[in-house]
Amino acid sequence: MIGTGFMARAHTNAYKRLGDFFPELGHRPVLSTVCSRTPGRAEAFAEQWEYQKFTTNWQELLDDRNIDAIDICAPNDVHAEIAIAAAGAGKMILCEKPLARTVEEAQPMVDAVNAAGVMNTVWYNYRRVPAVTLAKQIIDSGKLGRIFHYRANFLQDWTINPELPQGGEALWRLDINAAGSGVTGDLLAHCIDTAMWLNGGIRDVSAVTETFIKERKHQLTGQVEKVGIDDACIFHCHFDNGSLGLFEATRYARGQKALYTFEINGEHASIRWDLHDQNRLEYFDHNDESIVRGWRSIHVSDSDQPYIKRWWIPGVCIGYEHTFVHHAADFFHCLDTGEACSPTFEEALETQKVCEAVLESAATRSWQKTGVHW
Ligand code: SOE
Repeated sequence: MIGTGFMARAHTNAYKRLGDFFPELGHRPVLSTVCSRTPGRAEAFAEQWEYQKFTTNWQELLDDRNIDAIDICAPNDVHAEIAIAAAGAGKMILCEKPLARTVEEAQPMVDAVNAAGVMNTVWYNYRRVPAVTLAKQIIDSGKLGRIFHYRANFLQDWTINPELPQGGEALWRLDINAAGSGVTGDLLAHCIDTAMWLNGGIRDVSAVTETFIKERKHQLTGQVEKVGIDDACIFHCHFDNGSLGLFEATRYARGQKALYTFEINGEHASIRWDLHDQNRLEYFDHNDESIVRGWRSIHVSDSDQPYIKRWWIPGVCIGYEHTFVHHAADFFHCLDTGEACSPTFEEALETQKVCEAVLESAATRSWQKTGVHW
């Protein structure tokens, strides 16, 4: 494990749950070594989460012949260097999203894992919310028919305070050099990954971005510096299947903490989902008898619905942390079967291409082709 932040906790928790809830998996994770560049952090993390060893030097994990897999939970600016070195050392890689800061950085990561032939995946966890996986099953069954619209939002409010510094521990997401972008890579990347998984490739985009707070003190230099990230981004697009997409992400929607929502409108039926009520999938089917036709609110908690039979009894809920357990379980299942674990680096590169086209479109005030092959 490289990193000791919020995502390192989410992933470690997932590894710890696997043996109990997915007992049939042939492979089991062993929590070998955790790395943080901040002295003391890795030791404390190792003690709390029961890693066998800790270090401040990630190269030690690559040199360790007992380590088979590297989980990258460090800030975006080091993903490429670590992943390329890890692939070169023959390690499997589970990388936190987004894959990298840019397409230019991401492409060699894809080349490296492909050349080394190592298993790889990127933690776009929301695909594995049971209600979202159910949405995928419903769409793939053809129930929606031709799809006309895909609409998604990811709204937060945690950076409104102008006194909030940028950069350094916990706040690297505000630093353009560490993050690569603002809400586009951090939040819209989730929406784009889910959207292309559910509705196919995004062909071209037209975007606007805004940076509301232009300068912030940098935690590492102590100086007031220009803010380089996008605080908000709105884009519209064409999907390869002819449908129209509309996306918005911001960290300035007062009152919204992590309101990830999407709605898909098809010829026969529509679907909508909301992370704040993540166990429900809203479904409207025009083929229902007209006098009872209306939006159904499906409580996705029954044993025949995706992933649910692993957990409790019908009707009681699971939560955010389970999305990571599901992803880890799918990764280990793929390890047993030899299949690729989606989203692979290759798929995450396509999401990166859309993010980059979005930022380019906003900068040039023009439509941009994404070059995505989905
Ligand atoms: C940002 O606040 C953040 O933690 C993202 O980095 C995550 O990817 C998202 O799932 C929740 O919000």
